[in-house]
Amino acid sequence: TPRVFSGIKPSGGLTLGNYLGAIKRFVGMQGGEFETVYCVVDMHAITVWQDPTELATATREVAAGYMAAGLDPTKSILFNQSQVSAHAELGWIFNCVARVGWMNRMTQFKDKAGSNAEKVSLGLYAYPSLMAADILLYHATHVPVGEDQKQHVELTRDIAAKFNHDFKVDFFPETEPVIEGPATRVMNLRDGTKKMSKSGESDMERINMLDDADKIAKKFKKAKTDPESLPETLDGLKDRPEARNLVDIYSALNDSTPEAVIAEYAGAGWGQFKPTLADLAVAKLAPISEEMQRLMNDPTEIDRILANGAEKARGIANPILKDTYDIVGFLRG
Ligand code: AQP
Repeated sequence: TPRVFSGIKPSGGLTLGNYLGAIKRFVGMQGGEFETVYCVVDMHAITVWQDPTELATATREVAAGYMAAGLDPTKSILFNQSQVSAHAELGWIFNCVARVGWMNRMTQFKDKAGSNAEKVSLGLYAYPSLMAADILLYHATHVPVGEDQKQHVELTRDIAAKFNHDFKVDFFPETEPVIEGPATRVMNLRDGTKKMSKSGESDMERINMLDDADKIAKKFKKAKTDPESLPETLDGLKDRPEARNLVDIYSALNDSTPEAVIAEYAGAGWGQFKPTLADLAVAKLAPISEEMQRLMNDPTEIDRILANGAEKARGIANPILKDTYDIVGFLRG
């Protein structure tokens, strides 16, 4: 069976961007033609400083978010990355396959490092190489991600191709980023040219999965827009990033399309559209956040589920790592 792998970093609380761009689509791929492996990538989180207690809480929160949104540990493998040491081991081999010049082209690194590139961790720089290991350790061919991760999945293909070429094998498969739907890039509510992030400066920029109804309403109300009302056609949203973002969010939450939303709300002002959007978001998110809270009240149970998933993950990953070691020429007794 073809395999899907994806993950989320526990670098803070889950956002609406993580939900629409990733989790909701992870759920859509479960139980079909694919074997699905979904990871909480805690080793990626520590590429920037994480308070240890908060890291543990955020790891459980992502796991709870997965399950509350519909990922079922009996249908998907759910685990946290650091419990499967093969990720780090293959990551090292890929550090020796990937080229420094490739890493220098990664736009996420440039964005995150900014003018401070000398002071960030070496791990932040090597992040895409570990991400390639995450994916290829399962010989995964399909990787559902948001638009921002496209470049990293493409780099994964380059690493696989170079490994196969250098060692004259046909071992690692080609991976395909799966980027579909109206919300593959949910934007910041205060600046429609930046993506919504867990670690963005202001809480007003993002909707958190655990925000209550009042907070969600307030954040949409204060979301930046422009003075014009909703246009008659999608073309009318061109060069209006904030307006486009709210329409995209509405359509993704409602399993509809931006065209259909425009058809329904043509001519509506923000005073009408924003409260409707807030109501829709609350209706869709409240059941998930209630279930997340319930699951998080029993951390021992979450830890048990993750340990169980890690055991299954090792069952796939360890034989692939062993074959990789043989290919590379590492001795073992
Ligand atoms: N705004 C977004 N719109 C659509 N998809 C998004 N994703 C993240 N933000 C958006 C997708 O969520 C998955 C997990 O991302 P991640 O946590 O591994 O890393 P990230 O993309 O760096 O997420 P954040 O929220 O921006 O975290 P911080 O602020 O800590 O860096 C990925 O599939 C991603 O595309």
